[in-house]
Amino acid sequence: MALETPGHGPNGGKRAQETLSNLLQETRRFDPPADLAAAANVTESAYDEAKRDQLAFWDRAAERLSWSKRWDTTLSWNPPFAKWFVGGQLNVAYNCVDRHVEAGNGDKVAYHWEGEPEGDSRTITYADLQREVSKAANALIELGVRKGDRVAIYLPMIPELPVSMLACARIGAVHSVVFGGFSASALKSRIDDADAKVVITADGGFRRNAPSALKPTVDEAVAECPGVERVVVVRRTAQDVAWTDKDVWWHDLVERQSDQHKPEPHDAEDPLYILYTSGTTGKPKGILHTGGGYLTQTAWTHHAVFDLKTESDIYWCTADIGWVTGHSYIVYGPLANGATSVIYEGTPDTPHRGRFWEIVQKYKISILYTAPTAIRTFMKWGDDIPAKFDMSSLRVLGSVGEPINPEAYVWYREHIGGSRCPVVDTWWQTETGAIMISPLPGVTAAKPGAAMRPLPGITADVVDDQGNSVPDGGGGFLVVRDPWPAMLRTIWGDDQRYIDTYWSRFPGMYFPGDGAKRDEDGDLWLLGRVDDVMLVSGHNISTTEVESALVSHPKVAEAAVVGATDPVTGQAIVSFVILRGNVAESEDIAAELRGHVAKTLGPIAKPRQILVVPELPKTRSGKIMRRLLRDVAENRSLGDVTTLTDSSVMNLISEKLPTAKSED
Ligand code: 6R9
Repeated sequence: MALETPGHGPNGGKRAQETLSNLLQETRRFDPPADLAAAANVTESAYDEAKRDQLAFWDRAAERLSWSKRWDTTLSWNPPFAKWFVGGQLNVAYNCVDRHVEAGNGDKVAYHWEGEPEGDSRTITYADLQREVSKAANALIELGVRKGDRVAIYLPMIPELPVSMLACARIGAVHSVVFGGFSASALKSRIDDADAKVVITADGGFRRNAPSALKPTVDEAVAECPGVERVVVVRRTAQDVAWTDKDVWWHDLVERQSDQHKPEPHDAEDPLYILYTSGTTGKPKGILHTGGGYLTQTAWTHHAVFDLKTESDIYWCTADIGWVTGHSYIVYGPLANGATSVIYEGTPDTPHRGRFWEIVQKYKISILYTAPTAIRTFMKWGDDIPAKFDMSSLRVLGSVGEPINPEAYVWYREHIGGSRCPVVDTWWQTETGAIMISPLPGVTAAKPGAAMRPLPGITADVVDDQGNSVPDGGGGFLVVRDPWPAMLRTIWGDDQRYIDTYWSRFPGMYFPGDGAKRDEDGDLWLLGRVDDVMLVSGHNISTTEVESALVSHPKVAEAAVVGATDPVTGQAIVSFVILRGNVAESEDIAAELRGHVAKTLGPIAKPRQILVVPELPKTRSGKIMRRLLRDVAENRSLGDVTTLTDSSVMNLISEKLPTAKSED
C-alpha cells in the first residue's frame, strides 16, 4: 500500500512503494518503579473501564470537577462538531481556585513563582489567587468586558498571566494569549482575527539578564486595531513607556478593586479560549476550546499521567504559558487538581547553565515536564552540570513537543532522573487540548522514544493512505477515531477550514498531521510531521528515525534531517548535527556518522551529506524547522523566517554548506 503525504510537503503527489518505513529497533524497557506502581493514581484497570464504556469513563472524569448543574448528555456528536457535557454548567475559575479555598486549602501554595533575576520570587497561595483573580475579574467588568468578549493577553511569565486568564474564565470572557516573543504584526493579526476589545500587557519582561520591552510592540499593533478599547499594562521592568488614552496601569486599575467576586456558572460549551497555532506556514489558526470538556481532560490527564499527589508533589512544567502546554499543564490542569506548581520566568542558561537544576533543588521539585529540545541542549552542555545539584526529590519526568529520541530519553532518565524516575513521553497538540498518547508512570513498561498507548478514553490508530489500520510492525498516519472531551471545537470564525484541515484527509477520522508506527507489540511511536517525510528510492523514511539514529552516536547531541532533491534517489537525506559539548569536530566525523546510521537503520537511511552546525533553526516553541533546512539543502533562497527564534542561525548554517561533500 502506498503512502502519499497530503498537503504541500516535498512528496506531495508522489507515491512510494510502501507505508512509512519502520527502521529503528529498540529493545530497552523500563518498568514502573514498584513503589510508584503500588500507590499509582491510575492503574491498568482504567483501560478496561474506558473500553467497556468510553462515555461513562469521561462522565467519571468530569465528576472530579464541581458543576453548578450536571450535564444531561455526555456527548452530542454531529461530525466533525462535538459538544461535551451538554446542558452542564460550571465556572472554570471556581474549579481552579475557589473550591480549593472552600475545602480548607487556602494556605496551600498554588504557585512558587521564580523570576529570572535571582532572588526575585513570589509565593501565591490558593487564597491569594482567589483574591487576585477576583480583583482582576472586577477590573475587566469595570472596563466593560462582558461574557463572550475576547481579551488578548500579551505578557511575560509573571503571575499576572495566569491571573488574567482565570479572570477571563471567571466572567466568561474568551482569552487569547499571544506568546510574548511574537512581533507586532503577529500580535495585530491575532487581535484582529479574534476581534479583541481589551489587551493585557506589561512594560516588559526579563530575558537573559536584561529587561526586554513589550509595550512598544503592543502600541504598534494596537495603532492598527481600532476595535481595541483599552490596554491594561502591568509594571514589571519599570522601563519608560509611551502612553495613550487607551492605556491604564494594572496597579491603578486592579489594586483598588474588591477582592470579592461571585463566579457565575457558564455552559460547558461556552468558549474558554482561543489559541493561535501557526503550523509551519500560512495564516494562523485560532483553535477554539470550551470549558467543561477541556477542564475535564486536562485535569484528569494531569492526575493520571504525572501521578500527581496533590498533598506532597511539587510540580514544574517549563513551557511558556503562551503555548498550549502552559495553558493546559501550568494553568488549567494543575490548578483544577489543587496542585503546587513552580513558574519560572526566564531561560535555562541565565545566569548559568545549571539554573533549571538549581530550581529543582531549591523547590524540591518532584514532577518535571519539559521538551526534547531542552533535553538535547542539556546533553550538549554536558553531564557535569546537572550532577552538581541535588535532584533526589524528582520522581516523575515528562516530555512534550517533539518526538524524543531514545538516546535523549535515556540521558534524561539517567542524568536528571537518577535512573529511578519513569519518563512519560506525552503526545498531543494545541488542537487536542490535552494529552492523548502517553505511558502511565505506574502501569507502563516504557520504551525509550515511544509514546506507547492512547490514554484510557482515547481511540488513536495508525492507518495507511486509504484509512485502513496498519498491522503491528507497520507505519503510516496517526488518526483519532472518536471525539474526546478537550478536542478543539472549531477554528475561530472558520468552520470550513476546521473541516478541511482535520477531517477531510480520512473521512470520519481526525488527522493531526503526524506520521506514526505501531510496533510488533502494538505500541505507538511518533515519527514527525508527515510533510517532513523523505522519499528515498521509493521508501518513505521518517525524519525522526534518522535523527534518533544520529543522536544515538555518543558524539551527537542534536540532529535534524531533511530530504533534498536527488537525481538518482528522488530525494536524498541531508543531515545537520550538533556535537556534544566535549567533542571537537574532526575530519572524518561525517563518514563516522554516516556509517553509524547505515549500521543502525540500514543502508537505505544513510545520509548523503552530514553537516556539523552550531545551532538548528527552531520555532519559538522550540520545534526544529525542517522547511528552512530543506531550502538550504536544495540551495534555494530562504522562505519565511519570521517564526524563527533567531534568524542569524540560518546564516551560520548556510556558510557551512559549500564545504560539505557527499562521500559516495
Ligand atoms: C503540545 C504541543 C503539536 C505537534 C504534534 C507533533 C509534535 C508534540 C509530541 C510530538 C512526538 C510527542 N509533538 N508532542 N511529537 N512526540 N510527545 O506540542 O502542541 O505546539 O500544537 O504541537 O508537536 O508533531 O502534532 P503543538
